[in-house]
Amino acid sequence: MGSQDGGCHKTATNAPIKPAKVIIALGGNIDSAIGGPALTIRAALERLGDSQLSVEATSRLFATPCFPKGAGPDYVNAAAVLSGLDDPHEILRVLHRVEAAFGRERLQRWGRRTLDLDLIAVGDRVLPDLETFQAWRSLPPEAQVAAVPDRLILPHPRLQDRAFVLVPLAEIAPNWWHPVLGRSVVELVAELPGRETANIRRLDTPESVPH
Ligand code: A4P
Ligand code: MG
Repeated sequence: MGSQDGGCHKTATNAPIKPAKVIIALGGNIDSAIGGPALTIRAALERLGDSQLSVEATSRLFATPCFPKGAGPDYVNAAAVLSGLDDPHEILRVLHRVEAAFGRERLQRWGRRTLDLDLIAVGDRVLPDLETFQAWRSLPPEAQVAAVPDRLILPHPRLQDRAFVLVPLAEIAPNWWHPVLGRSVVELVAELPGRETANIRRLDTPESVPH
């Protein structure tokens, strides 16, 4: 277990260990029963707060171009820091329950969706192991669209490629340190090609994000 594990655990010296930071990404690009993606994401955050999880911080909402280009309507994306559960598999089960409550259907890989809740990281844990993480991280682009992981991979294996994940995340966890890539969120944003961040727009202002 990583050194950040266990909300009520103690070290050998009896000092309390801080719980792992749970980071999620939220996204959607079609209406749910309650309305458009921005409303759905706000409602999903409230629903998460009513579960065994607490919402510690949320980014603003961002309008982001659909990836892959042309595959559907543009998205609304956000990120959040949660606490309250320590077991990544249990956390993913809660995320899947909330997705289902807002009408998420899995018809196609990277297909249009009412609500996507991805588990980005649980502290510095690498799951299921370093070798499997590296295999998923290194998948060539043509395999990424066809291959769907049958188990939880942490950190999320595509996080370093996704401006729509990293830009919101930089607002609430700029210093989270990727345990395998050895980079902070701020550094990962800086390494994105400029064109990736150019079309991301905060929903509360008409301006695009500085890049
Ligand atoms: N799974 C394994 N690891 C994880 C993890 N860390 N978090 C498993 C969440 N799920 C994980 O996920 C597929 C399988 O991966 C599940 O069985 C889960 O148990 P999914 O949520 O059904 O499929 P997905 O969301 O299509 O896949 P993925 O890999 O999360 O794709 P992405 O990278 O999230 O892409 N464009 C914009 N602008 N904004 C977006 O948010 N999202 C996508 C989806 C495509 N284009 C987008 C956006
Ligand atoms: Mg997903």
